[in-house]
Amino acid sequence: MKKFFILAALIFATQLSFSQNPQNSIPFPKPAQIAWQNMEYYFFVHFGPNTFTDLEWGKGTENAEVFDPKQLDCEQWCKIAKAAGAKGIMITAKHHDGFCLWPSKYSTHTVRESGWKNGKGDVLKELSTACKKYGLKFGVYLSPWDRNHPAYGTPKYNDVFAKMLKEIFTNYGPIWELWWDGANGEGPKGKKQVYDFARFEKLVRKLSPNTIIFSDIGPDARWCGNEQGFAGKTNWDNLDTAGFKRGAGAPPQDTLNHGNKFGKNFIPAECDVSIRPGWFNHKKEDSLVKTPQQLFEIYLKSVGRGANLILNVPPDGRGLFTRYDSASLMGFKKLRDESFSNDLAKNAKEFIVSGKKQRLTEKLKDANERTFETITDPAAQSIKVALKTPEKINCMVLQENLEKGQHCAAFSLKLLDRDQQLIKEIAGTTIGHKRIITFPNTEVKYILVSVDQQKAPTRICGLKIFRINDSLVEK
Ligand code: FUL
Repeated sequence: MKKFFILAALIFATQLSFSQNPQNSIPFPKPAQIAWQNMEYYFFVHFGPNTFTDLEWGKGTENAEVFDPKQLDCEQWCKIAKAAGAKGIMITAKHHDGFCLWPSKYSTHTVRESGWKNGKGDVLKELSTACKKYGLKFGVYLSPWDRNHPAYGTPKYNDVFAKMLKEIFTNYGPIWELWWDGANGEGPKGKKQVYDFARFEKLVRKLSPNTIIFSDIGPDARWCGNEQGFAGKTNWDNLDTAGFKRGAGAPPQDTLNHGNKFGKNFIPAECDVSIRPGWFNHKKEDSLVKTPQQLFEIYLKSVGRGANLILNVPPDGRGLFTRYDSASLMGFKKLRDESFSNDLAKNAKEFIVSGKKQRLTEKLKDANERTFETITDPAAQSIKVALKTPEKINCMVLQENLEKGQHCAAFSLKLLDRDQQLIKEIAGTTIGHKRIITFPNTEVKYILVSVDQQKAPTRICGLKIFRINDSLVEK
């Protein structure tokens, strides 16, 4: 009996310490999510009948014959994506109009019914093959909302959707990310589909366990709450999803934008935005392609706030990216290269981590491998960088190792002169996968980075210092 009490007391004590230790309840990523966060930036491709009818939301009643991209060349898309530094391409296999870019057995509104290549064409096949050739990841957007399929609005449509998923994952994989759009424009008298997302998710997990499933609420990546490509300045990779649905039942956009600090799931944000005003190509928008500077600002507000950036580049009716989009993408790449090629921390004299000098070892010399995981004292976390000579700087890049979850809730940068006097202090909140902080140009000799609030010990795994073009500093 005595033994029993001791055992019961022990179990109780263990449970107590578990529930009280916040680190045990901090959600952390699975390896596929870490790999996904490392991709940072990739393309979205909106392509289909809308490209030919000049619409954004096709009605589903379009004649399949309108789809006829006579010069389609997915290798051209891949070459441009590669040169732009993008890591993958996600295509609208089926947008809301229901038209399938592959000859699906479960629809009669597909490339097979179009005039393109006498009905023998298959965009998914061409793009997945080209992506493999160019070392790019291949992703698929499959709109749940379908304005064409006769079964839409009935339980049978769930079978159709599941069969389409199976067809795609079996014939065109590997698929790194699957996109479920929350948009549904059905009016009050329109058909209402009760989607069996639990079934779809189970199926995808079975067919391809490492595919990242994106939707408003994940399960693996979430919408950032707007279509401008801006993540919240405070951006938690955590989200509470209980009681929420995709689409109309999703969490408030502000919540999606910032995440939930104590959210129970690890669901990082992805920022979607188009290089043009519309998602599909419209000739009249050729002059409205975002400039390299605008894209750089988006980059700072997405990747620079710990989210991923999915940038839409819509091919035209020939089936090609236009020279306007391509020129802007190359300009954007050049701005990133120029901004982030000369890491001034690389030549630093020394790093002082939580009061202790850390010599620049071979490992620390490699900008990509620099790690500061030796920080063990959670109460006094700081890294002081002593530059060899004073430098003018206006940008810092911090990275947090997220394997055990996202921990940093507040940090500060103190810019100090040669006498270690404070010139400027910059406060921030979350770091996450990557945090790019820009500020007016300041001449400094020392930079002190400190973690001021955290859910558990923060592991800073990247620290870089740059002088970027003054015009690119976040306004
Ligand atoms: C929205 C859709 O309605 C747009 O057409 C586009 O596909 C965008 C990425 O998502 O919700």
